[in-house]
Amino acid sequence: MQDIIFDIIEKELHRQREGIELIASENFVSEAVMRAAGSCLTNKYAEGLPSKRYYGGCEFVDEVEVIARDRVKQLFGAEWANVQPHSGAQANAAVMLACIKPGDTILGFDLSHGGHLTHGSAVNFSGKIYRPTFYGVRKDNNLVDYDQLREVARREKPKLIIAGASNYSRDWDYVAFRQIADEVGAILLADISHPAGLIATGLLNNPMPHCHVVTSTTHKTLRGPRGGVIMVGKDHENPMGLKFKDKLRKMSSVLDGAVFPGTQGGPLMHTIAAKAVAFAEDLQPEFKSYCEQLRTNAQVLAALMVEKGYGIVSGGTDNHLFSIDLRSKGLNGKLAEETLGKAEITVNKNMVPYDTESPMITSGIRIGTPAMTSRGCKESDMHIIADFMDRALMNHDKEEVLKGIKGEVQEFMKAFPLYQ
Ligand code: DSN
Repeated sequence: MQDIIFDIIEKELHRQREGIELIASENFVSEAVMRAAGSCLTNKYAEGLPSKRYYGGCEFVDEVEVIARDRVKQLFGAEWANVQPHSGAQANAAVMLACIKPGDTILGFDLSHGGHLTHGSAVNFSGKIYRPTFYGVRKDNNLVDYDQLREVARREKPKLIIAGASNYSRDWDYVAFRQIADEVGAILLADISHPAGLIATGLLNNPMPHCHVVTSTTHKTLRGPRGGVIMVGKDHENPMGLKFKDKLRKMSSVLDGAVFPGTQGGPLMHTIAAKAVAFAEDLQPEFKSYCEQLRTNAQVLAALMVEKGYGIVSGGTDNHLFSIDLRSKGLNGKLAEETLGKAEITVNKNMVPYDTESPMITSGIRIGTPAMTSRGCKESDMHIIADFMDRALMNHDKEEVLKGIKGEVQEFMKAFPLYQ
């Protein structure tokens, strides 16, 4: 039987091949990662940890999981890792279950300034089970306001502080975060889901020596399968020591237990295998060149959009993404996302800091270069992409023009083959 699902997958493959992909959290995995993710390991139940499973027949998946853990530890300089979280959200849920109690105060980056749902949003478990408080960016420069962070931390006495975002184009001062966390006796979690690849390759600050716990997704700048990971660095003792008696062994077993059985059942062993393959790729020198290129691409694309009269939140980028503030062009994020979609350019609408539009409309779009860099795009290609975007946005009400640009985009993308 030819299941219609395979026809739909084929259509999605064509969509991915033909379009310009600028969603900052998406990427294209290698064929090797895809092979592992689509392997027979999907059949295996392996609740527990390597050598401590609740099922028989785990000798080979045990090998896979041990290798995945070792590789990710090497990648980030971590002492301990759990590679089982199904996603970044699951990783954050497990850390919170392990480290704080229901009703405890958490301090995260404001979602409307670029934070993430799992950092205390009212509609997420993190904002329902815990008491969320927030820091944000300064209105004048859109950079994280460390004075406000300190002030809120002193006032609210959070048990957990989260450094990290899903839409922030600048680097993080983990030393400042740690000083504030120590002052108020909070556990410090860095969520590096977005910039993980740039951190692993030394292009951005590494939170591992400064934060008590680090979480990440594996599918964004790391170019792995969809999934999450939790890591602990060398400085795991204080103030976790209050709870974990200064023992990494004890802390890791609490975190392990918060993943399974705390928040998850059986690990997805095919995904863990694919994570292991991706981590090996990330350890190669070519991965650093890839990360350098994606950052250059983001910086060039942001500068070109400025030249064309668009506002860029914080004026530029240190990483793989940036936000375009569309107000100078009289546009909003919803219209821009739809318009670019008609031209086969995929982006997502996003609030800009201090936005006056609702989250369903927004004043901005978020732009990221990991996916196009994986396709092989360089600086010169950013000029072409900026031109496509500007022409489409300036002709948002002209269906024929948008159709023409879509044809040009499809032609352009033929030079960057995908999964041939
Ligand atoms: N991590 C979010 C994003 O950046 O798209 C989704 O949860």
